[in-house]
Amino acid sequence: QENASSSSDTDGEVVKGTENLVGGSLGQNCSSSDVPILAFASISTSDFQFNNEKASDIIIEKVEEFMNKLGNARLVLVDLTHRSRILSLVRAKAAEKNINPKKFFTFVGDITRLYTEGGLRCNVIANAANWRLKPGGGGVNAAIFSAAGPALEVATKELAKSLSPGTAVVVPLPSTSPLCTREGVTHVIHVLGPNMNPHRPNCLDVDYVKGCEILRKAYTSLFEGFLSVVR
Ligand code: AR6
Repeated sequence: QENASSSSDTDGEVVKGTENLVGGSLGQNCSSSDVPILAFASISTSDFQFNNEKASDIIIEKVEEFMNKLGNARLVLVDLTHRSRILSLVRAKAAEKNINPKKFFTFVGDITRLYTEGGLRCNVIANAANWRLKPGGGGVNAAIFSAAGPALEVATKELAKSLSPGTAVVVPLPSTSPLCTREGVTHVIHVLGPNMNPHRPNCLDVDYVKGCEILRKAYTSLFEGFLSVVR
C-alpha cells in the first residue's frame, strides 16, 4: 500500500490533513471555492506507459503556455504517493523555470478525495480516460467513475460516445453526484492521451514523435477545456 495520505508537497514536508494549507506555501485561499482550480493526474504515464521524462517536459511546457491565461485560476498536478516520479520531475523542472508556485503546484492525494482528505477544493478534475469513455479499467479513470457514481456516465454519454487521442470533453457533473456534494467538483474533463502500451488500443509502439505531439494536444485540450469552464 502506497502512502495515499493527502498532503502538500510543495515545501518538501509531509503534512497530513487540512493543516497543510494553513500558512503553507499554497497560499491562504487556495481551498476556497471562489478560486477555480483544475486538478489533473499525469496523462498517459502509468497504464499507457508514456516516458516520464518526456511527459514532465510537456507538462511544464503546457503549464507555462497557459500561465498567463489563468487569471486567478490554478493548476494542480496530483498523484497518489510522495514517491511519484512524475511529481518529482515536474516539481524540479517547475522550480528551474521559476513557475509561480501559487498558480501551479503538485499535490499528493487521491483526486477523488482532495477536499475531504486534503482540504484542497478543486472545482474541476481531469480524467485520464480510455477512448470509449467507459468506467473501470483501473487507474484514475476507475477511481473517478466510481466516486462520481452513475450520474457521470450518463452525463458523459450525452456529450460524447468516444474520444480520439489528444482530445478532451468537458462534462458538467450533475449536482447529485457524490463527487459534487462531497468534494465540490462541478466538472470532469475526460482526456485521452497517447498510448504506448501494446496491450491497449491504438498503441504507438515507440513512436515518440507522434506520442509527444498527441500528449501536447491532450494538455492543450485539457487546459482550454478548463478555461472554458472558468470564463
Ligand atoms: N488520484 C490521483 N492520481 C491517480 C489516481 C487517483 N485516484 N489513480 C491513478 N493516479 P493512469 P494513463 C495517477 O494509469 O496512463 C485506465 O485504465 C497515476 O499514478 O490512470 O493515462 C483508463 O481506462 C498516474 O500518475 O492513466 C485508460 O485505459 C496518472 O494518474 C488508461 O488507464 C495516470 O495514470 C489510461 O492510462
